Amino acid sequence: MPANVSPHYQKAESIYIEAETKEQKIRALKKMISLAPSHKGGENLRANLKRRLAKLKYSQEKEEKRRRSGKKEGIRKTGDAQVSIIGMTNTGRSSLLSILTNAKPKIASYEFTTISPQIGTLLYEGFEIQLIEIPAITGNRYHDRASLAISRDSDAIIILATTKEELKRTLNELKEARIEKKKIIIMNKVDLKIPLAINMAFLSISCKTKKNIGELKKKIIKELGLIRVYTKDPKKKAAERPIVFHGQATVGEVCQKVRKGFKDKFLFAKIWGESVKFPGQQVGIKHKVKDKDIVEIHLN
Ligand SMILES: Nc1nc2c(ncn2[C@@H]2O[C@H](COP(=O)(O)OP(=O)(O)O)[C@@H](O)[C@H]2O)c(=O)[nH]1
Ligand SMILES: [Mg+2]
Repeated sequence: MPANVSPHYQKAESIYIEAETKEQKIRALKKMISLAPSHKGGENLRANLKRRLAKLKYSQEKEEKRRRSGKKEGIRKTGDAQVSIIGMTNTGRSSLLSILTNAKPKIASYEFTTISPQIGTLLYEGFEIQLIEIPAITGNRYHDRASLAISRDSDAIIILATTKEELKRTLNELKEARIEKKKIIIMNKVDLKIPLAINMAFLSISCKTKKNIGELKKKIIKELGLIRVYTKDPKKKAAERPIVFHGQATVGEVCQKVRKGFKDKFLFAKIWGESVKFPGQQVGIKHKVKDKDIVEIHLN
């Protein structure tokens, strides 16, 4: 900063430095330009500020265009649910993704290997879960906001850390980005025996020794609250692939998913499973199904 700027200019500059949004930055820059010294030495400074302002305006317009064109920040969902893996660099996000899914992300021990989201599918007990490895939290707020925005459409977030400090920073960035989702806190690399004094519920795993990976899969499904329903034609075996619902579902909703119009021809359904008192019990259209129920729909 040139030594001969006014205190007003300095104040505008500190607002500029602390500004969090582009709008705030643009406003502060305009003020700085108006307050920059008018003598000869101020010319360079003024030109520099104007260049910065033009750049900011350009990137703001681009963002605005993107918003108007309706492009979402998130990733198109496939399967039954979407879960993002968030954490700092080297916490093992890529390792976890490659253990849980068919994806083969680049794994390396140098920092910031993951520069764009990696996607894989976890197939587990009839469920198909889309997993997204979010680029590492860096501490650079603009970068982190953009990365975390990828998880906006996710149904849950896995927070991966290896130390208390990493966990705290990741949780904090998530809060700053105002992303409120179901959180699954996972501490990786337990094989290294890093002391963990954390007063939150978490699951310890090791991508190296595979410790608790089965538990983790179970936890993901449980947190998502997914239920599977197997439909069945009368006198035939139940379908191999379930229909998956988030939370609750009624027999009517099962009909709707099987085929449009089924609901109108519905007579009754027979159910085998936890939602009924005895196998093959007849139920009506409003009956609530439970996980693993087999549903046989009878139409007129
Ligand atoms: N000891 C140990 N090392 C691990 C474990 N999981 C991952 N790593 C190593 O940690 C480094 C970073 O892993 P990576 O999956 O690339 O982390 P990312 O940056 O979060 O994607 C690699 O050298 C991995 O082999 C683990 O459970 N135990
Ligand atoms: Mg990675």
